[in-house]
Amino acid sequence: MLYLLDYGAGNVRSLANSITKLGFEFKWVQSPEDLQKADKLLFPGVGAFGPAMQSIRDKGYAEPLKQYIASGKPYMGICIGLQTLFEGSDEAPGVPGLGVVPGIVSSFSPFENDGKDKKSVPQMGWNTAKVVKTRNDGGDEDAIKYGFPDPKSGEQSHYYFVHSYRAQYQPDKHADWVLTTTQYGSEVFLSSIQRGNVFATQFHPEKSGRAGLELLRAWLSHPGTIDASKERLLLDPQQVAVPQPRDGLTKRIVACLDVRSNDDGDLVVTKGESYDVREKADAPASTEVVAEASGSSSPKRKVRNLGKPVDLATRYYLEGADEVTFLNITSFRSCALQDQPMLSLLEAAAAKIFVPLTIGGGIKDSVDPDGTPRPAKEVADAYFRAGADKVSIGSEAVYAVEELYARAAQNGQQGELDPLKFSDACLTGKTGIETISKGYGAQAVVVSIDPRRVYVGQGETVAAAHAACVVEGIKGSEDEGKKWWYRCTVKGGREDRDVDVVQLARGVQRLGAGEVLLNSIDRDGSNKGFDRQLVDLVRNAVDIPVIASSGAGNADHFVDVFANADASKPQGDGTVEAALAAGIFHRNECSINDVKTTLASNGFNVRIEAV
Ligand code: 1PR
Repeated sequence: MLYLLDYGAGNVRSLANSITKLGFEFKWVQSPEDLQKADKLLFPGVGAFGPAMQSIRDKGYAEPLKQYIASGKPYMGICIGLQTLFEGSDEAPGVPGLGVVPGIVSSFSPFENDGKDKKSVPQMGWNTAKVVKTRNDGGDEDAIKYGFPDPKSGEQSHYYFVHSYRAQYQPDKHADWVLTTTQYGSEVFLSSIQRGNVFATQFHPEKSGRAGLELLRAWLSHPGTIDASKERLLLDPQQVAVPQPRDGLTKRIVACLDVRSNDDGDLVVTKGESYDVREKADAPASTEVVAEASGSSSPKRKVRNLGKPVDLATRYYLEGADEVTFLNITSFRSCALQDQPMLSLLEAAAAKIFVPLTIGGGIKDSVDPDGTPRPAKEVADAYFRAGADKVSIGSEAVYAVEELYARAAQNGQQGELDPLKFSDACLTGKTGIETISKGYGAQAVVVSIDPRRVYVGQGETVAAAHAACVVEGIKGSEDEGKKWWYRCTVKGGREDRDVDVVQLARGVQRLGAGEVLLNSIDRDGSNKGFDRQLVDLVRNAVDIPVIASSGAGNADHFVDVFANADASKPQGDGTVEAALAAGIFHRNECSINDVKTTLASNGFNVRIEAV
C-alpha cells in the first residue's frame, strides 16, 4: 500500500488528486506504525524546513522514516520532502535534517554577476531538468524509467518550482545522488535525486502538468526495490556543475478568471473594462442603480457572462496555461468563508487542473454573522485545503501597508520613505500577509494591486511621499507631455487610498508577500497592451516576482512586456516573470498557444506542452 505523509502544511490535495487521476490508491500516514506498514511512501513536503522537521520529530516520525528509507522500499520526497533528506538547511540553522544525503541546503542568492544583476527569490515558475543519470533494471536502459524524457531524444520537459532554498549541486558530494540538475540564474542545483530506493524532486510533479503526471506515473508504476548498482551517470559530473550562459526558467503565462454571481445568482466568469463588468449601456437595463468602480452611479446593466469558471479554467490548463488564477471580485461584500461556492469551485478545479492555482478575493480578517472571528489565515487555510497553491490579497494589503507606515511613524521612522528599511518594531505579525506567509511560506502569498493613474496638471506638485512613483509619458506615445503617478485603490477600484504602487509593492515585500500581481484599472479590458511604465516601476521596486496584468490585446503585447532594453542580454533578462490575461482568452481572440509560440519565436524561454 502507498502511504502519503502529510504534516499539515499546505496544499497536498493536488498530489492526492494526481494519484487518484493516475488510477492509484493511497492512505494517509496517521501514526508512526503506518510507516512500517507502507510498501511505498510519498512525502510531499510543503512550507519551510524548520517546521517540517519539527513536526516530523513531534509526531515521532523521524526514526521510523529513517528506518523506512534504510529498508530499501520505494521512497519519494517532493520539495521540502527532498530538502529534509539532507543534513540540514540554512533556513533553520541547528535543526538537523534526516542526514540521508550529504550537504546543507542553502538559499538562492538574489545577486548575480558580482552584484551587477539581480534575480527574484523565490524561484517561482517552470524550469527544465537536465537528466544526468540512467539505470538498467532489466530491458532497455533509459531515463524514461524515471519518467523524464529520454535525453537522447533532445526533448526537454518543464517542471514547476517554487522555493527560496536549494541543494547546490556539488559534484564531489553528489555524484551518487544526482538525477537531474537545474539552473536558476547562474546557480546549478539538484532538481531531483535518486539512489536505489530513494527518489526526490525539488519541483512539484503534481503541479507540472502532463510532464509531472508522467513522472509520478513512472514512480507509482515501478514494482518495487531498485538496485543502486544498476545506476549509471550519463554526463561528466564536473561538467554538469558548470553553468550555461542562460538558465531554463520560462516566462509564465497566467490565465485569469474574474468570478462573481450574475443577476440570476449563478457563479460566472465575467470580464470588465476598467473594472466595469456590466454590459454596455445599450444592453437591456433596469431602473435599479448600482455603484460602479469609477465611483459614479448608473442604471443597473447585466453582468457579462463569459462562461463557467471550472470549464473555462480546465480549457486553459489543457491549452497550456502555466497558472490559473480565480478572483472573487465581489468578495468585499461578504465573508469569504461563507462564500462556499468559491471553495467548491476550487475543489472541482483542483481535481482537473495540474498547474498552480491561485485564489483571490476576501482573504481578510472577518467575523461570521454569529460573531465568530475568522482571521485571514483561517480563510486561507480553507482555500489551501480546497486545492489552492497561492492566495491573493487585494484590499487588505493596502490597509496593512497603511498600518505599517503608521507604526513606522510611531516608532520614530517618520522621515523614512522606504518600507524595506522599516524596523521589525513596525511589524505587528498579525496582518494576513504576515500570518499566511509565516504558515505557508512567502511564495504562497500574492498581493494583487489595483492602481489607477493620477495625472498631474501643469504647475501641480506631487506629495514627496509619492515622488518615487511619478512617471512621464514617453516621447511619441499618446501620453507624451503628460505626467502622472499610480494611486492604489481598494474594493475593486471603488475607493482610492493615499498609497502609491511603489509604497505598496515594497511595503508588502517587507510584510512577507512572495509575489505581486500588478493590475491596471486604466488598461483593464482595453486590449491596448500592458502599461509597461507601470510594470517597470514595480519590477524595479521589488525583489520578488511580478505578474504584469491588464490590457493584453494580442500575442505581441506579451513580447512587449517581457522584452529587455539591453539587446546584448538574453531575451527577458530582468523583466517581469509572468504576464496575465483574461479577456483575449475568454473571447477566443488569441490562444495561450499563440502567445507562447510568438514568445518562442522571439527568443524567450516558454513551456510549450504537446496537447
Ligand atoms: O480586495 O482582497 O477582496 O480582492 C479582490 C480581487 O478582485 C482583487 O484582486 C481585485 O483586483 C479583483 N477585482 C475586484 N473588482 C474587479 C473588477 O474587475 N470589477 N478584478 C476585480 C480585477 C483585473 C484582472 C483582470 C486583468 C486582465 N480584475 O484580474 O483579469 O485586468 O484583464 P484583461 O486581460 O482582459 O485586460 P480583495
